[in-house]
Amino acid sequence: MAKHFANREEVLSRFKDNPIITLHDIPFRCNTVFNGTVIKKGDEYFHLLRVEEQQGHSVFALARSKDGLHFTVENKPVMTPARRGPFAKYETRGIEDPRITEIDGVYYVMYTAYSKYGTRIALAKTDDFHQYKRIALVSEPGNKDGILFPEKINGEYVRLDRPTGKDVGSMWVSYSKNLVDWGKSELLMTPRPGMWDNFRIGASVPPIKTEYGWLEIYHGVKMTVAGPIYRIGTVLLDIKQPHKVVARCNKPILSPREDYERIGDVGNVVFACGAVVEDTGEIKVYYGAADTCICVATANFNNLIEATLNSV
Ligand code: BMA
Repeated sequence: MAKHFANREEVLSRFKDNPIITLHDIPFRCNTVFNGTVIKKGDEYFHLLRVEEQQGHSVFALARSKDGLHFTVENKPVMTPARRGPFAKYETRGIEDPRITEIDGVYYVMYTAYSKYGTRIALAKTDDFHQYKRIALVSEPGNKDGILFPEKINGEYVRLDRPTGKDVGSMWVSYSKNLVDWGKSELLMTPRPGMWDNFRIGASVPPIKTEYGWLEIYHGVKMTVAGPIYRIGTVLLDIKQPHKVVARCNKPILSPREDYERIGDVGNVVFACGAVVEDTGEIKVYYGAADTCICVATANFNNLIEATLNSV
């Protein structure tokens, strides 16, 4: 039996039956499943999964659950790379890392379109989590981790994204009047030299509104001689001016420690793409582990905010 290294000081606690979704839960042939985004609608959880097929390209599949912990995956993918139309040439290497945001009753999916030209942010929408209507490619190549805020701010849609600048991967905020044309881009935050997020950072989970600001759960990468380590952290953004940081955690809320996070196609990765705040005050954070399976970890939501506001 593997030894457990969970750190008592980490804010998130792992579900005891992690991982909750693996290759063995996928009813069709694939390589791995990871980085899924979750929406709770009524008493049901809809989990849009990134499934990497054996040739190496990713598609999206749907899993459903009544308790947010035990999921059943549907028989075939619900969204696959476009074969014709304007998206086709930008999705030849797959579609990756979906994030669903509900705005005024519509479910929008921002995802990464991947091709030989690089990664672009793409936008689609769905009513039922089965049919997806592509809206637009909303960035040029070299961008990913696009995530919509759940409401307009000062009359405009807002998104987080991660353009790859010169040797840097920082988080930015952009604005749009129609979800298609984006601009007024502002640098939000950068990697911090010497810290756990020294190499690259990117948005992970759709921002959650709180009285202290927008809580954003993001990923931070530390580069080491043995390769990158992906961890999960938090930041609070100003409610009216979301390109302004109110407070940023100094310590990650989850780091790869368990075998299923350390060992896999890409080891040392915990990478969140979705979260649900329950009426009980608990937050469930869904994350891909080692690019090989999906896990969940929980915290008291107020403790997560507290840990962000008073991070030492
Ligand atoms: C990031 C994304 C994620 C992946 C992570 C670790 O850049 O591509 O999909 O989980 O790297 O490999």
